[in-house]
Amino acid sequence: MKKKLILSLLFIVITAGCTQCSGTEEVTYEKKLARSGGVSYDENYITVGFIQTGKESDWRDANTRDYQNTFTKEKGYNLIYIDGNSDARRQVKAMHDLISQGVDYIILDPIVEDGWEDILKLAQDSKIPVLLADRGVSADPSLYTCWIGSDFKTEGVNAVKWLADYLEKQGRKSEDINLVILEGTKGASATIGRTEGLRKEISRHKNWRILASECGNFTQGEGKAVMEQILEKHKDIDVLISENDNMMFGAMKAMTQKDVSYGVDGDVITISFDALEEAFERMMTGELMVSVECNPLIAGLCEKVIRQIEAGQEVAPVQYVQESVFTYKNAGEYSEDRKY
Ligand code: GYE
Repeated sequence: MKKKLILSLLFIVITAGCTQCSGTEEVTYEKKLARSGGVSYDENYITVGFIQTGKESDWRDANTRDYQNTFTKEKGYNLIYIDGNSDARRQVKAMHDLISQGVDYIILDPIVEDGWEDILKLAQDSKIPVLLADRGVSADPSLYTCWIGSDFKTEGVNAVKWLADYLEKQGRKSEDINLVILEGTKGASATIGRTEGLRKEISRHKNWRILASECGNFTQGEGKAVMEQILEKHKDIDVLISENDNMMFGAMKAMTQKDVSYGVDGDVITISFDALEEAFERMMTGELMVSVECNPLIAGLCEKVIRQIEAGQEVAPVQYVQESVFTYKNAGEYSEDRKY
């Protein structure tokens, strides 16, 4: 890449007086990134900086592994993985680091939607393509190359459509139904989209009522803690919808501690998102009734975009990953094939 050539020439000029670089020697140099380990650059590789949200859920870990398995040296990449540690400010600082290091591409999974305009403009002015993956931003789409991820609003709508169909088949269509929602990280596009889809579809049912809708931040511990508080106030919950599997697993612990039954044979209908391997296990036992799939295997689509840019081809600005809805009825048919 042109940028790497300039950097390499700069390196040779700086070091020409002190070491003899033979013509065949690969030009590499070490530079310290403020927020991650020292990075060795090599002109023979495409350097990709990947800024992850953190390690908040099992879904996130599967998503990270997918990048590490995709952007390998063997395939011609120098991957710089930066853990955002669930802190958007740290992500912005990491963007500054990567831009100053002159990486070839940045893949960003933004923890929250707001606050990205300035740093995206800096990356654009520095001629570094930024690919948004998984979560989105509120900044103008002209400031980044593309966004690749899930249709979060449709995920929410699909969850409620399943619920309406299930209740009708149970002869409960006209029954007053009390719902509780565990929301993900405040300001995250996954939370915003799912919550919008859930509420839009729930509002169609005049005999349904949302008793509580609280933030569990996509973590198992916070999901349990929030559900414990909700159970102190509400004894008449018919449906629990959790915006990811890990918060649902935590809420299940809280319900068990309070002797509240849930699942196929219980009082509380359980619906969550992500469709993790553990969610399949719990759907097969009937504890979990639905998990709306949110596919974390996004790195392959990101790599395809980078190859398209390298080849001077057009890139689709919005790309959705393939997803399904899994239930306690069909989980057994698919559990063997799951990749995360
Ligand atoms: O649902 C959750 C993760 O952004 C879609 O973030 C992702 C969400 C996912 O922590 O488990």
